[in-house]
Amino acid sequence: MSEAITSLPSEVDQLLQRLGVPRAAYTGGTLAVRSPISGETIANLSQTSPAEVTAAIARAHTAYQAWRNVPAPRRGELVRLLGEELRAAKADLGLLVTLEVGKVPSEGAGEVQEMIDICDFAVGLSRQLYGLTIATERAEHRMMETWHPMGVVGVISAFNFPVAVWCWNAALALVCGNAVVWKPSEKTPLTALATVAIAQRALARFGDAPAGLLELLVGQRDIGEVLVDDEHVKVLSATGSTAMGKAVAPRLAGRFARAILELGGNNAAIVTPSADLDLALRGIAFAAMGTAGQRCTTLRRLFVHDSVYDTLVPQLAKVYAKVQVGDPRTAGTLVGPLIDRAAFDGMQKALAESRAQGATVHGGARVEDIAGGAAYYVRPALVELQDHAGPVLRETFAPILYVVRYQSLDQAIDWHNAVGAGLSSSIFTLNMREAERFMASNGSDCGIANVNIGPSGAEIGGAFGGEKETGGGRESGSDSWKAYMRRATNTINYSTALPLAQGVKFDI
Ligand code: UN1
Repeated sequence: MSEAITSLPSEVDQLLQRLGVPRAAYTGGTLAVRSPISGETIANLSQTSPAEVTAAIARAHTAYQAWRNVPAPRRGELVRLLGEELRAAKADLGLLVTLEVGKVPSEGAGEVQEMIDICDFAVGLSRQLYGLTIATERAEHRMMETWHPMGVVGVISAFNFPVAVWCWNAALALVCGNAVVWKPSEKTPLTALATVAIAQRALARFGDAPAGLLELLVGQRDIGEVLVDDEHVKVLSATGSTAMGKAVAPRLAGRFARAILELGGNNAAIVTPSADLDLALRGIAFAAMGTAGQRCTTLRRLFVHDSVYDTLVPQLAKVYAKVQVGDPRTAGTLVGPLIDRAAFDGMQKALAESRAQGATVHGGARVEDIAGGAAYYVRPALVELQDHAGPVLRETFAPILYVVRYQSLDQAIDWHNAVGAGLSSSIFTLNMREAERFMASNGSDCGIANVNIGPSGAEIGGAFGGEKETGGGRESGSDSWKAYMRRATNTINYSTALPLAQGVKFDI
């Protein structure tokens, strides 16, 4: 009995049909989407015109004006239903992430799990949008703070987490009473179409949500710019390169809109003399090679103490030499393809620069026999440097791990903090003093600082984001919800007198 072989485009078509996306949304349009698995074109989407973008934002603004009056726990009910629909669609959406981005299946499914987790978090939050009650200096007065929705929240997301990052923003923005307009990466609009179809099922079950609460824009940078400049967009959450953030931030500042920026990372880990090297090896391998080095939290720089370098680094080189690179759907594959040719070129350029400065490069070559010339598979690269200089100082969005030998923790922390980005970081140590030093104010300067865990793969419960050129925004857990609301301080006088603050007299 022969098994029918399904081509990638028809597998994508079947998935999109099962997920409830109308075929007209992804056929016959001008935006070609290629799967990085084979390089084949898997869909052609219609693009949203700038005029349609403005109309979508106007609809979202009208929706917000109604949604802000719905009690927050009721708004949470919509997000609860979204979580339910995502649970039902997890396998299909996870597989679509694999086909559109090239992630291995457990990472595709993990991304959808991250969406479900943030929905659960946001549902709880919908009953916990707490403001403080504050002691006043005046008799028979009360002072408190109230949190209100902001308006339209724009979300610009990147190809590498094509759906989870939208959900971090949307789940919080919705319970906080906002409408959401989403511009996904032009490289990954199919997973966005599928997510919107899933959300529409939640909206239908919810019943009376205003039209325009969740809008999707499909296209390139020009429509992202319309979103950035529209006065109804009060919060813009943008994930992508530092260059994109530098272009977006002044435009938002110019009209006093709020920015949540999650930009580049050049994340590092320090391995100290006391580290559990076995655990460090596994932590480093996932953080540096997982998602083919295409997470903003990917481990890119490794500082290894002189006393353990010659034990750890050769072991790491062995892991790099044997890790399975290939079609992510093949059992055993841990490293899938790069997203496109530009990613491959960027990687080769950084490796050439490293070689020119005398580095020892393990791996890094293209693996052409996996899918022929149109897909970009590479062996992950381990680059031993003599100095913390050259391409190690910038983020290259590919699986390159630079390794540098260090002598003192002060030196390692100096190097650690000597780059533009400040997203995520780790130390592998069993020494309490070293761990605490790393997390202290004179330690890691990143938004995330871990101990005995690599820098990637954060849970949704913590605030996610980083400092310096990473943009300073925080998304996801903890009190990140505050970025999607405005705070009003209310002082109430229930006396018959009118005492003025600071003892000021104004008797008329
Ligand atoms: C990103 O790469 O843009 O911590 C987000 C992580 C994931 C999110 C990454 N939870 O690696």
